[in-house]
Amino acid sequence: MTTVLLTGFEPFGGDPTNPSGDAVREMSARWSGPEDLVTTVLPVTFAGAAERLRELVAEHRPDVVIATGLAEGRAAIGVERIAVNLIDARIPDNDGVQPVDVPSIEGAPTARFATLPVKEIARRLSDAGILAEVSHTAGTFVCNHVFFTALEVAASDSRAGFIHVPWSAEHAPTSEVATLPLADIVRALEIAVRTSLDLTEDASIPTGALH
Ligand code: PCA
Repeated sequence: MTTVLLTGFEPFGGDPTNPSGDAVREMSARWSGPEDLVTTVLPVTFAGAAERLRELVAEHRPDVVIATGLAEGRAAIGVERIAVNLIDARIPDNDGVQPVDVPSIEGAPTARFATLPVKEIARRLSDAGILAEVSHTAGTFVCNHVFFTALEVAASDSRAGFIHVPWSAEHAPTSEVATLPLADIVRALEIAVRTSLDLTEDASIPTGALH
């Protein structure tokens, strides 16, 4: 049986909701297979999130791992290309822990590339009318930590990566931040999962940034 592990995050930084958790719960409710979809909403804690991800990968041995989180201020779905082995937390996590300038995983490489077909996912999202981009930084907070951990622990023949989502229009804390309707965020995750199951090779198209 082919298995997909899809994760979102709980709210953090004083926000009442997190669109990544909302979208993952919605995906779980509407998934009709034929693959197994395992979903979870991770705590926004350096210790708890990475440990839970490790447990889920060990238990389910997923063929595809997609972790998702909120990137406040971004307007587009960000298909992350690179995870860095660095934690530099600008705010405390939900345990009140704020590590600065420490590696995600001691002794691991400086960075790892996503093994999802990131360019193809971004292209298919754009084709579906959803604002999307390949992103070259997932930050240095809990999302990047989970992304880096996923790339460390996922089986070498599986595909793993991270997708940052904007605030949902339904739950944005202010009218100043960029948003997408929650239905579009859910549709984006469906397309990302389906593309990752369909393709082992990425497209060779330019998606790089000039700065
Ligand atoms: N976004 C934060 C952590 C949890 C989330 O949803 C981040 O980008 O690191």
